[in-house]
Amino acid sequence: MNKYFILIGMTILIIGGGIFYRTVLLSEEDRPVETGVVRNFTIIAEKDEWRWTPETIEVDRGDRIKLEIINEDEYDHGLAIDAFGVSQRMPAKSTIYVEFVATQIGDFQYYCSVPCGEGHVDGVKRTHFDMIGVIKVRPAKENSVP
Ligand SMILES: [Cu+2]
Repeated sequence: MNKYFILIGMTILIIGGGIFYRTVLLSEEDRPVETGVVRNFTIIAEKDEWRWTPETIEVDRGDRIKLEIINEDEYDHGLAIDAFGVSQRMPAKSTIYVEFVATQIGDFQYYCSVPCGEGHVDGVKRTHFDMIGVIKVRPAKENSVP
């Protein structure tokens, strides 16, 4: 009979320790979150513009981000977001889809990962290296977690 009390006691300790660790010891930054919120965005590489439209998107930490990315050009681009392990080639005249959870707080670049040339837009030179946008990840609001 004693054995069972010890077993139950140890089980409570292990589970309790896990709960304590996740709620008290893990800092807000490290805590895994998923808000349950899904955010859809369309990002377009407009024809011969060498820019992403839009160039800024804002989300909350823990949101699931679904991107539809349209390449209107006759040549390839690529979309990469290092912080979230995104890197995908975009063939000419194609649409790709990317999905990830915004797990980190901060500003992260989404940039073209495939050399795609250069040109003049309204008299201003633009190049592959100008294809940079920013995803701003805000701290999740505690109350938005379902
Ligand atoms: Cu490009």
